[in-house]
Amino acid sequence: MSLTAEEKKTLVSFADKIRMYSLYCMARPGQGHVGGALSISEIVAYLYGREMRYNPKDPKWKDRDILIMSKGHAGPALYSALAIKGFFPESWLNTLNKGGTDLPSHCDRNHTPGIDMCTGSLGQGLSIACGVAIGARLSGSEKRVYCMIGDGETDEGQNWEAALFAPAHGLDNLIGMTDVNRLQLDGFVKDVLDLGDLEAKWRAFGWDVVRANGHDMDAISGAFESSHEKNGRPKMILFDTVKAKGMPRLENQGNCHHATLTIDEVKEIYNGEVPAWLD
Ligand SMILES: Cc1ncc(C[n+]2csc(CCOP(=O)(O)OP(=O)(O)O)c2C)c(N)n1
Repeated sequence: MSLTAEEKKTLVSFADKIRMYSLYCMARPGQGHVGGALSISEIVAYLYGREMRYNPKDPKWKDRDILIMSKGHAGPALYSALAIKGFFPESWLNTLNKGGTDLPSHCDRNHTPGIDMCTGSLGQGLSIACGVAIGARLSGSEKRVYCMIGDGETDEGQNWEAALFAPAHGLDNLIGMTDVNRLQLDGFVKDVLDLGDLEAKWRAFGWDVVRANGHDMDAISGAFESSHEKNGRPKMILFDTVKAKGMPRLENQGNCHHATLTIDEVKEIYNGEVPAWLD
């Protein structure tokens, strides 16, 4: 079902808040993985605003949907959404990547309520997602398993083993998402190791593939709606995004993967508005 104007407004404002919180929580220590966190704000907002089943008061609820953030350096976007949804106090966002924190720069299931997998070593998430999806099916659970990978990460060979495995096992409870922001750590993916026609490749492996603008709520909604079909095939949504979206000096720049940034700079973007949790 398409989004009502009211639903869309709520989701867009959730995404804006995630982006703002992400920027402030990275500005607090003065640096962070800005690019890959900002490119997924709308997608994460949709996941936690409409798509996934979860309970912030019971993060390990057995029937919850699972999200594996394989591009684990995007932690700040996910932490912001989880804090807003009440998995932990928003004040934790002041502690990103500090000694002793429960919000390390890369996602860690042993520290953060709502995080389901330790990620950061790229290339592994989709294989883990296959295992979780098979496990869910074996236990008769209706849960869905979501896995977000980067386009640069897609250069990792292990993804292609998972690509082969999931259709062979009919994992239609597995929804892969690729953040196609075209940049990786030190340049454009096409210059580092070109992926060619990504859509054709996933399709050739036996996945249902849709492509959507990852900053447009209606497009995101349509892509997820189409991914619910129980037809024996895993789904891959290729989201076209802009790396570092919302931070003008870094947007779509080769140096935006990990960057320094200041509170004052972020304040300027938001005309002086700061979140209540910032200390
Ligand atoms: C196995 C492994 N190799 C290298 C790295 C270093 N690394 C961290 S992020 C990154 C680039 C990721 O690019 P992409 O997947 O496109 O993510 P995004 O652009 O969304 O940040 C690399 C190479 C890593 N974390 N893990």
